[in-house]
Amino acid sequence: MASAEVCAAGKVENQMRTLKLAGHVGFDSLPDQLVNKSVQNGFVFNIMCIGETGLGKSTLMDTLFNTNFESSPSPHSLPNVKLKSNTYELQESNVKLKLTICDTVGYGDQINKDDSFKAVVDYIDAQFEAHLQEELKIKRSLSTYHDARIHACLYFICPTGHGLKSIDLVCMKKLDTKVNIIPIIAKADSVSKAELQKFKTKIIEELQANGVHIYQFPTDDESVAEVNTSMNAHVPFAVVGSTEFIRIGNKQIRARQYIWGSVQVENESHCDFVKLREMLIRTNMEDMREKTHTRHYELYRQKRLEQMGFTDVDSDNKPVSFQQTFEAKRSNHLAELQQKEDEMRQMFVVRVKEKEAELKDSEKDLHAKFDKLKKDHAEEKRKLEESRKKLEEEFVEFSRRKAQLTASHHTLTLGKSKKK
Ligand SMILES: Nc1nc2c(ncn2[C@@H]2O[C@H](COP(=O)(O)OP(=O)(O)OP(=O)(O)O)[C@@H](O)[C@H]2O)c(=O)[nH]1
Ligand SMILES: [Mg+2]
Repeated sequence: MASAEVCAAGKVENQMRTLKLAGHVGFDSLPDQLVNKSVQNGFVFNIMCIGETGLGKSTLMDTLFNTNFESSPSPHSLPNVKLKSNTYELQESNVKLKLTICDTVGYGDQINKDDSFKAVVDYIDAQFEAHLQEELKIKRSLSTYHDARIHACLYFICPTGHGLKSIDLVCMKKLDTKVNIIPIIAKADSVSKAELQKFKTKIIEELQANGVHIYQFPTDDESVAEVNTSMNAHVPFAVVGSTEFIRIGNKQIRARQYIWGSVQVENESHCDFVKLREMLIRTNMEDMREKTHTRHYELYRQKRLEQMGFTDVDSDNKPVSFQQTFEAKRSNHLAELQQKEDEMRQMFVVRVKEKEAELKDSEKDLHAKFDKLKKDHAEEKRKLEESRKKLEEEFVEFSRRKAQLTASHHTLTLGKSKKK
């Protein structure tokens, strides 16, 4: 039982005392209550399958869940990678599972594979973002909200026997902080037993050399520590999928049939399918759901909230509350707005002054032009006046000469007539 006491420093100090119960109280049923509630609500599990077109992704899903998800094959000619997701309701005994399978479409089909991982990263982030937005809502409905965050990412490795392709390393490196990656060797029936072990070792060495962190089956829970430790050593699982069955004795067995014989999917000496199913579905499904929330989503949430300007401690490493951060951000925002307003006002004044100066200049120009025109006009007028005067004078002179000439002509005519 816990009792809170206020100590000298003013802090509340918790002291735990262990008490014995006098009789049955009933809270020992808590685990059962939890189980009942979980079973009633059902479970959600989201798997992402990343792998080249035709590598057996859909067949493996059908094999894992022992059903037919009715998928259709993808073309090899897509210009970029896309993601296709489908959600199914499954039930086993009284346990309901809402399963989402998200498949890459067109992965590895482009000549330039530099951005192949981008669609995958964007999809994973989009699911985290949707969850974050739901969490940040005032009216949250997290219990009915469909959580589409990816819990397990099966990365299908091509059974070349020659290690990983660069697209595999680049993609897994981009994803290892966002999702639980389980690498698997697809169509493992096309690699011989001796080659397979070397192939597995090479893949693990390449992952380690490139610092790619794949999902480790947890070893901190005693009940599964042993099996998980031994299974961690078998990764990447070499798997075979099939939708065909063969009859052995009176049993129908999932297998792939060849001219030379058959590969039994659930036979552990033929492939690691059973190990994968055991680890993915039967032992560690809950751990993957939990790690997705507490590790990968937490990291995403932390980065996003920091991006938004939220922080837990200030520059002096003192704790800051959400309200303090909000108020600091608000006053920063208001100060920024005020600064912008001042800048705009100053800019306006400068622009008005510039415009005024421009107008004054053009007014001056106009005055100067007007004065010049006036001057030119006066000059023109003066010149015209002068020429008018000159013309008048010439006219007077002309009239005078004309009169003179007329007079002398008259005298001359008179003289001649007198001589006669
Ligand atoms: N040899 C071998 N063939 C397999 C295996 N799994 C699937 N196949 C075959 O590979 C072909 C493609 O299988 P799918 O399951 O459709 O492959 P996928 O990756 O879903 O293909 P897309 O969705 O089109 O990208 C089919 O003919 C399957 O029968 C396997 O483990 N071994
Ligand atoms: Mg498919």
